[in-house]
Amino acid sequence: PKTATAKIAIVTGATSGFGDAIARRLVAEGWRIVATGRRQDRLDALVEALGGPAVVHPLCFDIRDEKATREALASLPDDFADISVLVNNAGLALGTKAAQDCDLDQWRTMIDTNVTGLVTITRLLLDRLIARRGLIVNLASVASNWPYPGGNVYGGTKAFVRQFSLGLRSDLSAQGVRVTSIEPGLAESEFTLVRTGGDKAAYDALYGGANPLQPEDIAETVRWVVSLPPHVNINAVEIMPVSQSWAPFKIHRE
Ligand code: NDP
Ligand code: 8X3
Repeated sequence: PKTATAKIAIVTGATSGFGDAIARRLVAEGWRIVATGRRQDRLDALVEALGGPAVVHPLCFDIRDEKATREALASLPDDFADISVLVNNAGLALGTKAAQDCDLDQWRTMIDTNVTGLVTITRLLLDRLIARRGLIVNLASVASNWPYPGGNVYGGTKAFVRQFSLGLRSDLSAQGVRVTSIEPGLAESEFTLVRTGGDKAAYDALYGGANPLQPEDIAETVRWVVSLPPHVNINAVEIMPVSQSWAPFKIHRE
């Protein structure tokens, strides 16, 4: 029911990886979830696994599509409308090639999803989040902070997510709305299959022997951020597996 104590969070991209784990973790903490993604079968399975439609409300839409996003949010039943936590998780990387070899359509898809889609749903939910003195958790990346070969537009979109988070925080502090940028490194999910067009060998090579972060590690971070008292804002959290660290600068010589 819509009460002052209702704990309702929306998790975008809850059909896989981090979003799926975040939804599961928040439900375990007593939250009810609006779960989004494009794969209806995955959303249906999540609803079933987490206690049914009273606990999880699925919204199947493409976050790149403003009209679909507006319609999905407008369709929320009263008992899921009072959202106080927005987890902006839906996103993707496409391709690992050097910029000069990249496909422009893939670049646009990353920008449309990671930047435009994220900004759109954030703006559409902002009044509700302000009304609830809520919390926005954005999934940025180590790629927000550290360039790497082949990261080009993906890293650019994630740098946007981090800086947008900090800017939102500046604007919303007087409203009591908290904003956190979560910046994971190497983490095992469908991310690399999506990035490589389903290349299982690339997936195995990247994660093999690396003991990467797991989606549950990110879900635990979100749980922590969400559970803090309302006067505490975690601005940014950068998280890597222990196996991942930095390399020297490379120098190209003629
Ligand atoms: P997954 O590929 O496992 O999950 C991505 C999720 O995003 C899916 O639920 C997918 O749902 C959703 N999504 C993608 N495009 C759209 C779209 N157009 N409309 C709606 N939903 C969409 O990847 P991760 O869980 O690893 O990634 C989650 C977030 O974390 C991303 O923003 C990613 O950039 C970021 N990240 C990932 C890291 C990693 O190494 N794995 C590290 C740092 C950050 P569906 O396909 O059903 O639409
Ligand atoms: C995903 C992490 O290192 O592949 O954002 O860019 S990385």
